[in-house]
Amino acid sequence: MESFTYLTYEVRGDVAILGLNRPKKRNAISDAFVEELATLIRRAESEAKAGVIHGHGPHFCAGLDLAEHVKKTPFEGVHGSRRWHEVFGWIQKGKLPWFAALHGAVVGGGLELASSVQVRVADRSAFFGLPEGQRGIFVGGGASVRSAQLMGVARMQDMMLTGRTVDADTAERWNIVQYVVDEGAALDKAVELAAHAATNAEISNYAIINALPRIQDMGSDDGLFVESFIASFTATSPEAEERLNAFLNKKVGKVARPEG
Ligand code: 1HE
Repeated sequence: MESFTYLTYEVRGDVAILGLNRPKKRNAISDAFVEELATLIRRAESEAKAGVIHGHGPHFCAGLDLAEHVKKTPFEGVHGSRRWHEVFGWIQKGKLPWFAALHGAVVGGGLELASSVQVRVADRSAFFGLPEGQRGIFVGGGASVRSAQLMGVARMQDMMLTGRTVDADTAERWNIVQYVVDEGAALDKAVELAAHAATNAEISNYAIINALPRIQDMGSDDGLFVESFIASFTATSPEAEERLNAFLNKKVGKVARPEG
């Protein structure tokens, strides 16, 4: 594992693991932190087939570095927010499937970062909040689009207006996370899921990551039209032929029933 100023980085098999590593400040994200994250996302894209983001210390992430933010001019604030959008956009609509392992506080910009990955795993210590209303600010790292799409506007307004925080089980019911595991088990579970995703055809993963969110932003007629082209493009790739024949020749397993 390599340690940088704000993050750790390692590649395990085909999975890049990025650890938010500013535990004394609860992994609060400053401008320099975002730049290091940007560098390591790009590195992961060239060295791995899937990625996991987790937090070192007692919490996943306390969001925006408020000490740095308090000194910004309005225009610097706009640039900062736009840079979060750009970098988190590489996670949401980039080359790799990303997974988040969540524990402790997942608040403000921490929830915005978590909302940009494709699959979220929370352990039972995790809690979720959007304290922007209490701080006199607004979400600026993509939550008004991504977190609202996950949980719905009414729940997000409740969290922002009343300061409501929710635990991992509620977060699962609200579609903020897809998996809840025992305390301390989120990273292993996220790595396991990411390793699985890394075995998929690269073109399928790319379509899943990049086409699905875009199709949600289209009208249904346009969405179905685009789907047909992506379906045909992926299904006629050499890799698809190989994988389809492997199934037809009984060389790979069947779809398994869910466990438990
Ligand atoms: C921070 C930050 C921060 C902690 N920026 N320094 N986010 C928030 O409003 C969340 C603010 N943080 C908290 O509510 C709590 O810190 C936690 C619930 C996350 C964790 O509590 P705890 O008891 O484990 O830690 P702590 O004692 O509160 O914090 C430890 C240190 O981290 C302390 O500094 P110290 O110098 O006194 O040791 C805190 O000041 C510091 N710290 N959080 C800066 N966020 C793109 S727009 C996104 C908009 C947002 O993200 S708004 C939400 C911001």
